[in-house]
Amino acid sequence: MDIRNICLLGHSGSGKTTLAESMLYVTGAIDRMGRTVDGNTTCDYDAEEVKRQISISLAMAPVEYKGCKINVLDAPGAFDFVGEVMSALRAADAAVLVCSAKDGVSVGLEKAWKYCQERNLPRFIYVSKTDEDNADYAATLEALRAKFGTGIAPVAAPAPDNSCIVDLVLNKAYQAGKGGKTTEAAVPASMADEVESLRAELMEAAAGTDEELMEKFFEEMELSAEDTAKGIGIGVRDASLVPVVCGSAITGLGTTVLLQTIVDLVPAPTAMPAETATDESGEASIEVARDPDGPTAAIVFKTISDQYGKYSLVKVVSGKITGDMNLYSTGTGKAEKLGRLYTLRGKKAEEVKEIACGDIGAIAKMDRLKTGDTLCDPKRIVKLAPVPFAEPCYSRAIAP
Ligand SMILES: Nc1nc2c(ncn2[C@@H]2O[C@H](COP(=O)(O)OP(=O)(O)O)[C@@H](O)[C@H]2O)c(=O)[nH]1
Ligand SMILES: [Mg+2]
Repeated sequence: MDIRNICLLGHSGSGKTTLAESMLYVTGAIDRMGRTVDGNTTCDYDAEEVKRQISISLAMAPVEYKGCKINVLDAPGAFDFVGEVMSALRAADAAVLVCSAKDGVSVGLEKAWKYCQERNLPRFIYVSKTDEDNADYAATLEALRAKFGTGIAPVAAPAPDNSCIVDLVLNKAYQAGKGGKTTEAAVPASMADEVESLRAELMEAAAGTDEELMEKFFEEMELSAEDTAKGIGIGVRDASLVPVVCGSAITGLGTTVLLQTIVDLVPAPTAMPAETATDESGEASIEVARDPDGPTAAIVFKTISDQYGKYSLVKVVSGKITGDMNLYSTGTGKAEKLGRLYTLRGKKAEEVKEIACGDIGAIAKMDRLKTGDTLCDPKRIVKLAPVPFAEPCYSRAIAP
């Protein structure tokens, strides 16, 4: 199955956990939307998270949309838990930065942007809470451009009365329907001018990523939906364009547009450039190609140990992991017998037979495995780049 790995980043309270819940709901993975205030969301399941109504640790929420498995990693926004963000970034192939339409650009968003920028990570912005009374999409876009430059490329726009969301690439509007499903609708006449000018800007931005597209654009002064998507895709991969989608996680309006954008524009993990690893001594560098048939190499990007069990979360960079394998661990310097394999959805663990190349999964009860260790084929020992340490949130000098 096709795979996409994304992480949700942004200021605390911007709506990441609710967005993950909405993605689960509209794809049918859950049949009821939880709310962070009620402490019943999929991703904020820990007792402390329920009590404080904020996310504390990284949670996984895989969803399936149009035959593609999207691994959603919900990272906490509060700065105290930035280590969780580092784990999420290690496993994700793209980030969705969540920015509230009523609060605009926040410190948490700027930090998330900086982390992506440092890694040249493909990224999107999801402007959340468009249903709120004082939400202002145009002002949010302006603030995003002022802060992050001209690569900001809106691919969706909400109707001022929240009746629908317009997909600017396809020039189609979507209304929220039953059970979080969306139905197609006509673009409201009141939005015609706004949509036309946003589309013209988008086509130009898309054309700017590729010479052939630029020629087409100059000849015809417009691009087809297909060519626009192609141009945006090129811009996303080299992180020169940052598509902006929007919506309300509470009504579900915009969630399918976001899912479609992820499927269309986030690179598949197997299409990402090879990872640069080292040999065991850390001296010679080794290219690890994202080869499903290659020798196994996986990075442990997070360790969970709670009342639900001990799980080592891994991302498979090359080859695959099956339960009967003995994989070499760079942490212990030995081959380790693997525990059972799982997919996690919040606190729910579902046993699986294998974790495919590019996919994210969990291995249970690996007592000697630590975050940052590489699990690999004993015949090709490599050390993948570990999870980096975050800068301290606070530091103080003490005189001797
Ligand atoms: N009106 C409205 N409220 C939202 C929306 N998304 C999230 N919220 C609320 O914003 C608050 C913070 O949401 P949460 O998902 O926990 O934010 P996180 O810290 O980014 O994970 C909660 O009270 C949510 O109910 C939305 O689309 N519309
Ligand atoms: Mg949260």
